[in-house]
Amino acid sequence: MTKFINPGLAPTSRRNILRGSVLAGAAAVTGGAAFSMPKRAPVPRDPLPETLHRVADPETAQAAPPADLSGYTRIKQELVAPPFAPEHEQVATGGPKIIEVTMDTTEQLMVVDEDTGASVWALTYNGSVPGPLIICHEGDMVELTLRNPHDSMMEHNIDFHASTGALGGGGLTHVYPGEEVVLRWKATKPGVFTYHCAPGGAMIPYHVCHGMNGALMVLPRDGLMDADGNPLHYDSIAYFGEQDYYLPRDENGDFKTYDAAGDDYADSLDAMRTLVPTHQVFNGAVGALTGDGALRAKVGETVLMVHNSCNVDSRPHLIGGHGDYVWESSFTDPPLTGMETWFVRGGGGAAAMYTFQQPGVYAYVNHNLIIGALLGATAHFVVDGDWNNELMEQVVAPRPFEA
Ligand SMILES: [Cu+2]
Repeated sequence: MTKFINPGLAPTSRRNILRGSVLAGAAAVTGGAAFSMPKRAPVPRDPLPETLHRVADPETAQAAPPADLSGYTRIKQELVAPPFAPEHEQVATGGPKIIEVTMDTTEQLMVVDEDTGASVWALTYNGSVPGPLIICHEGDMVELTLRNPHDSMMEHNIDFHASTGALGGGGLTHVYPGEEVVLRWKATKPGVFTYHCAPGGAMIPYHVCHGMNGALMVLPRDGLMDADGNPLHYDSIAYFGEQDYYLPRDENGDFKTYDAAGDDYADSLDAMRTLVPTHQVFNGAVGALTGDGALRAKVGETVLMVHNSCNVDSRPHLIGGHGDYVWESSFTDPPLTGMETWFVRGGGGAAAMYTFQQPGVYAYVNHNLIIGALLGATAHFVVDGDWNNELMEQVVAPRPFEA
């Protein structure tokens, strides 16, 4: 089957296109003027995937003894769109489980900023930025069915930072449009981990910076605990995905628009090389978690804030509140306590637990406030309940004073 990537480009084989070699070649040959090239030489098949498969050689894997799945119970986890979390147990009951999840690698046009009309052909897991939160317990197995829809333009895969081997599963999960793959891996490290698409080469940051990442949380079987081993429970989860976008602009400074996923490849690479994001947002777009999208909570409610940042460092702060318990690393490490601002490493996740004490609006921001206020990394909690004057009181309302 042949397909045109862009108007003006010669047709080529479907698999070549989807490997990204054609796009990469087009970028290298034409730079930002991809549409003006009337003809170009066919680009050879990208050798990178072969290298990847050597890393995770299916024949070697097939020669290994089969996994012992005795003692596991199979359950399906229905994934939900962020900022929500799937149904799960905080403390595992019964033996280890094989948790079946399904994700589709959908490519869709998304508005990033309604005020400027900035948009992106987002590359997604299940149609959201970030991809859905997956939750399991230490010792469980995650069995993912990854499906690339027939109408996709690009190849996708997935690298689970929580997993072990084969480039986090990336070497075993390359799927072209119309293909599906099933990967099973054992969760041996408790914590919040990122997952992301990693097709190879420049396509890795291209896919990640188009939204193709999310978080997987591996809970200890006995649940979360403080430094003394006392159990810690949460009432709800708020799931934040911090996304840096590098959206190309035209000669007038306006954000460019494109007809299909992949069309912005050459321009995007130029923009990404600046390392200066045009937008850095929570959950896909400026204001996605403010206004109508604000998170809701009640005084006395304990919220676990799960924060994924696949590409850039972040230091979240809850304005008006704190991180009562914060896990920047493994859940087996004692949590930090009473945190003002904490750290989320680019390429990882973190979790912070807080019990709301006062009603009102709280802002959850990247406390690089330029990023929080100007680039978009701000979310709101709207908390209902009774005000506590012990904690704060406006003793005198604003009034003129004598000079
Ligand atoms: Cu992808």
